[in-house]
Amino acid sequence: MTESHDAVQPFVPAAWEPSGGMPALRITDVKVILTAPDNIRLVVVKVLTSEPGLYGVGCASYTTRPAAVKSAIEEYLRPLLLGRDPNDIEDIWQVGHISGYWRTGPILMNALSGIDMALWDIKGKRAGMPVYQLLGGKVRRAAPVYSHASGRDPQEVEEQAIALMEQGYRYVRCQVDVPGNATYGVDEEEGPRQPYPPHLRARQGTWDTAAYARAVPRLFDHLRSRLGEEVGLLHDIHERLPPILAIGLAKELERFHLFFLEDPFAPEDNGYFPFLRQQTSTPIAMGELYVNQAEYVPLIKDRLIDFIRCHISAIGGITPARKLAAYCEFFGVRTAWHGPGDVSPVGHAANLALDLSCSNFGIQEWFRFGEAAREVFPGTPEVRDGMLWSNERPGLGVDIDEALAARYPLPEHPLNGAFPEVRQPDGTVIRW
Ligand code: GCO
Ligand code: MG
Repeated sequence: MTESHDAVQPFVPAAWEPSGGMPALRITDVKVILTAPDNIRLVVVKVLTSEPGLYGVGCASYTTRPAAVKSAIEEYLRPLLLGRDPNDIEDIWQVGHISGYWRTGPILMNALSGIDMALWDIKGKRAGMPVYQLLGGKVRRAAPVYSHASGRDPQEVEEQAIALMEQGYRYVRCQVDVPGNATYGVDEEEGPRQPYPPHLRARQGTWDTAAYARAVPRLFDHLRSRLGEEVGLLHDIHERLPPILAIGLAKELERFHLFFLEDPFAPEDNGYFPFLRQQTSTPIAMGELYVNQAEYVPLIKDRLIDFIRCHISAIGGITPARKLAAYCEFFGVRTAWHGPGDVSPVGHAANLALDLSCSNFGIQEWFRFGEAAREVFPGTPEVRDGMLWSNERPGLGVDIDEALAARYPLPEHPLNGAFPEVRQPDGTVIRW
């Protein structure tokens, strides 16, 4: 008689001999915590183990679809993980990745990341070492960061940039408003926010691509004349231009020597990168929207970008990110991991672990968290002298205070946190 499908026992490596003489360890629970201390929706995962008090935390923040990530973890990954050995980070990642048959996508990758980072955190705590040590150790003291300056006109951007430079920042991302338009990046306040995220209040509206393409060279002309050549200036196009206008803008900006120009194209327009490369030496950063290796591997292999900027949780966590960083090293591509407010402090700590241990590190984007976020996440890394420093605690070094986190539930929102549309004057919807 053949066994029924249900009777077949899965091969669970829980049966493997514990390695290195360490006592056997099992995953006993997986919890998902949704919190918004700075009024930005964050998803954090806690993996508990059979050793009392030993757990790990990971970032799974897909800020526009947090409930979907929570469900993917609780309903699909949790049952897969219970009873496994949390030491088996690589194996667990592979199992989680293929268990749905259809792979990647931001929901699954963020869900996997929450688990993956938590397992690295556990391994670090167990070893008594910060995660950067597990990744090969420090190749630099701290990670130089950039922060955001924006304003209604070039003068205001200049003022914000100067304020940051006075605090020690040596790299500043600069975005200027295009009057009358739903401009990306100018209404971003750092730290605690209004109950309604600013993008819901301010970014609803229309978008004039040509006016934007004219405003940006004017901004950098102004900034270079006032700030000099030494400060590193960056700009994010945020997929807001038709590809040929993005190429034109990258050429025009060449004379202002940007540290990098970000997301000139949408991922769907990857095919434009060879043309961009032939036209200009403006350094190009790309990748916060990528979720699948098929999207980024060709750009790296053909040396079409200078900085890889993936959102580490959206590609599945530290395990795939360290492979990506190593692959980039072979092609002279540097890392610039995505670090906005919708990456939790746990995710920022994961960024930092890679920043400190990868020789091809380029720069780190840093969000200046408010007091509430820093209280909910004790151990949040700190910027000093324009650089992000590890707190040197074992694991990722960041914890979550669950009782405090519960005091900051996800804010009520008519679209449940989704972004409202931006349209061209004729009504055509465009990328956000
Ligand atoms: C950046 C980004 C972000 C994104 C945000 C979307 O480079 O920092 O473009 O600000 O817009 O993460 O939720
Ligand atoms: Mg960006």
